[in-house]
Amino acid sequence: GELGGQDEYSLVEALKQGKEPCYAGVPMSSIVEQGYGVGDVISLLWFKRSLPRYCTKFIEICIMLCADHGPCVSGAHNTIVTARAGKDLVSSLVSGLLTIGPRFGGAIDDAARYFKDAYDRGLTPYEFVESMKKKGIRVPGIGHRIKRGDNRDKRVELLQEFARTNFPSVKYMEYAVQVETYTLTKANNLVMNVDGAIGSLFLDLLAGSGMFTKPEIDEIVEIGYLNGLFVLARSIGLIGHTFDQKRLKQPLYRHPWEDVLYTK
Ligand code: Q5B
Repeated sequence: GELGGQDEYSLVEALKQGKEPCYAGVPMSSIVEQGYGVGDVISLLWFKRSLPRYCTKFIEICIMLCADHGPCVSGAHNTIVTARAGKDLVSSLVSGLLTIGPRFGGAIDDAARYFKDAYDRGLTPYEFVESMKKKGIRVPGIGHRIKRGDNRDKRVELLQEFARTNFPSVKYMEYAVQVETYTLTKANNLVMNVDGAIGSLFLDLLAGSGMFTKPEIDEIVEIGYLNGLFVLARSIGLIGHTFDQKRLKQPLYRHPWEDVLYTK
């Protein structure tokens, strides 16, 4: 149909005929009775297939670890300001979501694209990082405002630990670690961030699970599915920040004068 693909069509047909709705062919009763989680639902609706448990568990860990990172990050700040301006839940949520992009939370797809290209072409971390520098492009998935070589991001460590224990191969992630080792020689804040960890590990999930063909992997990376994980996850936190402001009856936000830089 004009609005959807095969699965949407079968879902609509099932609903029209009063039958049980399915996600990618899996009936809702199976989803509930067989103990599927949100990672399974994401697999069915985004990737149109059931994935092994370690993959769906990994998706769930990504969602849980990216759900919030405090009130000071870009997205939460926008949401808080909007909620305090008296706006509704949806306005506050989307105001925060709109900050997700190449610098904040939305570097996962580009991290996957660049790490995949560099690894598949056999570039050494030095060649990769220096070629990015020559092009004037920051390495996506590297760098953080507060995390440092001596103050690593626990989320990154947890994702790596899970994958090292459960994935058949973590070659892309290990490549990203080598890239980080090199960037850390340049500056102490050039650590692998959560976007880089998810981007490289999702490449390992796609390549190592045996559930995707090579053209399918290329298509997923090219289209850019992975920022969706951060958008989905952070919506949980942003909704929480909206409720916090409403519950605490916070007044209209006004930024302190002393932070403003006046220039001619
Ligand atoms: N430099 C993240 O920058 C940040 C470099 C680099 C080469 C790099 C920056 C960056 C790539 C995008 C990315 C995801 C903007 C971040 C996230 C979720 C979050 C957020 C939270 C959450 C930080 C100082 C010097 C300059 C730069 C150079 C910096 N990054 N060179 N490759 N990647 N990364 N984003 O600290 O010679 O002085 O000109 O764009 O992966 O968003 O918690 O807040 O959960 O909410 O502002 O974790 O790294 O550093 O801009 O002052 O740069 O380092 O060229 O060199 P900063 P800057 P120079 S995770």
